[in-house]
Amino acid sequence: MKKELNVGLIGCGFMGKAHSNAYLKLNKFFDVGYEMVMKCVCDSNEEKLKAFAANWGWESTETDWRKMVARDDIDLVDICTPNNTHHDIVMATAKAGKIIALEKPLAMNAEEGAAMTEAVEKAGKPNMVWFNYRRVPAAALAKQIIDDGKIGRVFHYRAKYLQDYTISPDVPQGGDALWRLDAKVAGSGVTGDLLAHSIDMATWFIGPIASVCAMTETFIKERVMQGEDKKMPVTIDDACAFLARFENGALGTFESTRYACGRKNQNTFEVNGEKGSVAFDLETAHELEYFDHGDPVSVRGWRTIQTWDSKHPYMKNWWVPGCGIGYEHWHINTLADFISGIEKGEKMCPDFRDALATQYVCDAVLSSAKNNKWETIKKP
Ligand code: SOE
Repeated sequence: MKKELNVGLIGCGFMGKAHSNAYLKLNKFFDVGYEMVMKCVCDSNEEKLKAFAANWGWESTETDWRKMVARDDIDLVDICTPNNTHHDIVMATAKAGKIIALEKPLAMNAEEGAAMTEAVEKAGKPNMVWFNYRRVPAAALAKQIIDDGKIGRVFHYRAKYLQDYTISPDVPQGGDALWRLDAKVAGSGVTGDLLAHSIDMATWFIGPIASVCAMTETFIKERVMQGEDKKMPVTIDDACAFLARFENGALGTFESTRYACGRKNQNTFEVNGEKGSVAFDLETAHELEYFDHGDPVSVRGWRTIQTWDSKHPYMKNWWVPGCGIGYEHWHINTLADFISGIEKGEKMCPDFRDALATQYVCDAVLSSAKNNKWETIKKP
């Protein structure tokens, strides 16, 4: 008989849906030591909350997150609310001594993130931040190839994270659906929302970033603010590009925008080392490109690895070879690693401290763009 783990989820938006699905499916596909119990879901919009709870099978509801966090029948609190609420919810959850799973990014800024990290570490309970793209099988395979030394010393990291949903000036800002466009709620624009993924991936692969030099742009200066029904200044960064020096001597380039017409959610990386390279594009997420410089010259070339064999990361838990997985599964893979880590008493990656390292880079990127100079990254 498996031990039960009572989950309380806060937030019924896009990420609340992705995480609910993960709690629902985890035990069907992964043999982990805990049975997920979808005990309680919380959102301030009661009508939306009731429909959400019924659809996903949450046992009970709360409209006040403080009440849910304090409940004795909740072991794990999962936070899927906008970024400006992360700090207060995390502080209360840490104080209540619960396990914490938090949707990225960690916080509005590193100052908040550092306080949150200290609080969860003091509480001593398992904690993780959902940077789900680490759990795409092709990305996890790239990590294995790099860790096995197959591409050797790394010289270059090249990342892009491109979307196009703000291309029209008629897209408003703020409100339930577009809070990511309002800096008071999101903290920043593409830097915290999209480049945080790229920074997390890069540092997971090749280690800490030492310094950055960035530029940002806000192309459309005013948009209608939902709720205010009038045009207001746009306060987020619409686009950001930065250069990075890694502590190990490698060089990095990172670019992100929501103005790349035709790109819905393109997240790419290429890593070049002395013995080979790996490259990935989320638009063809089951493929990893690998170049082995040690191959005989006559047949040397990029090979495309279809990462849907049972030997590839996570794939033995899913379908027969050739039947792929996607966005929903990467969240389930993430949860599987977190829960089996809890079972084995192992650290989850990324935990709050790892996410704080990413937050320090985001903060330095924004201040480099503002001050027009290279910034050194603080140690988490
Ligand atoms: C924004 O559009 C967004 O939903 C991000 O917030 C997610 O982190 C990213 O994975 C997809 O795009």
